[in-house]
Amino acid sequence: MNQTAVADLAPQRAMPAPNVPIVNIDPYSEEVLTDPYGYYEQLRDAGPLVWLKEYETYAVARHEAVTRVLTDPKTYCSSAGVGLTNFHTEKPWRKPSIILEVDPPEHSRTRKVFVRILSPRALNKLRERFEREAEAMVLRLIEKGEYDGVTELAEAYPLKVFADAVGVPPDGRQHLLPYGDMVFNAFGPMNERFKQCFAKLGPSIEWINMACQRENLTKDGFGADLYAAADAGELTHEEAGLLVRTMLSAGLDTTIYTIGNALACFARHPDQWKIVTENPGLARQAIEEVLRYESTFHSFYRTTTQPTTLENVALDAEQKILVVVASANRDPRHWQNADSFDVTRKATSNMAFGTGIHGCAGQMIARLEGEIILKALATHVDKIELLGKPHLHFNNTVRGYSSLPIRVTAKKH
Ligand code: OVV
Repeated sequence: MNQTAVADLAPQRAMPAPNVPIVNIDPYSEEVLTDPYGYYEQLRDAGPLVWLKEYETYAVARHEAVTRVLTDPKTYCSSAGVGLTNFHTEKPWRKPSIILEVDPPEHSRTRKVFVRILSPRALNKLRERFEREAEAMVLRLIEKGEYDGVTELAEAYPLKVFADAVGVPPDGRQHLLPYGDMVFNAFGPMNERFKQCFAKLGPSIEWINMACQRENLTKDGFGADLYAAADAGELTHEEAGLLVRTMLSAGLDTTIYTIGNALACFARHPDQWKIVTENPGLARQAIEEVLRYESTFHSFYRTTTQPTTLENVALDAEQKILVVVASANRDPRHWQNADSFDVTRKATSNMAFGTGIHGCAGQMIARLEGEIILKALATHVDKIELLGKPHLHFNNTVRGYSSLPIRVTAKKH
């Protein structure tokens, strides 16, 4: 092999554009994950587009720049993966998602079916069942008084109602949690956290693959709806199974951490909880503010499809850009009193669900679960108190707690 051929094969070191601010922050370190918001402020203040030295990648952390990248999928694509791994040059840990890690026109076809199955009409049919389950769970926990807000409520509720709605078997649902943890770690670097999570996965991957098969799904869930769309010729049957996998990948950790984050927010801000208990109808707006203030999803990537200019910086093709949605949600350029938790605020332009053609396809059912749990709590619970230090669960992409010791006191009716 001659010299030139060797040089061609060597991994290319990515170089920052000459005029881009270089930032030395590791968004995946425990230090940042413990309390990210000060670091996000540094990212935003360094410039609208920055270079992350540690990962040799660009990043956007302001609301405006995040919006710009997410609303231009032709220039900033998803088909190279929405993690740090570039699928054009590196092998993904699993078969890519056919809705998340794909661009139009392929994306449009799968997304259309997915969105129809999760339409407001379909969700209306679930509301009563979701409310009954929330009411029963909350009343049981009030009876108990002191409990772990994560395992006994935040995990228990989606593992029951969402998994039922998809139609997966009741036995073995605990496999959904390590699997989801893996999915969200895999959007970050292949760090120790990723490796340890992967090593601990065990039989969870097989359980998920089993649960995605038609014969293992109930006849009346979203899973069955996806296979019916395949019968109708809108998808192949293999694609239907992969879209069930999407529901199981994206639908648990996200809502679980959001419910846990809501409990933590309200335990720490009793004045805000008082506002919601006095008017449980505010639950929907309040969950939106929880999502803005403590975004569950923190960041993902896009990849440039061609040379382009972003925020006056010339970018090459195939550049990864970290899109820090959790930082956009705290950007004082967009929000008044960005760092205060205020349930009276209209937080609907928050980026917790992303935006554009890849904006969260499950956001309506996520909001429904959050709203219903919060409303049940606000109807029956006077006070939420922390009994000890909450434990964060560290993940490369999503933020939430692994345990949250709390005491709830019933309202005096
Ligand atoms: C939005 C999201 C998160 C995780 C997994 C997937 C999607 C998927 O499509 O598998």
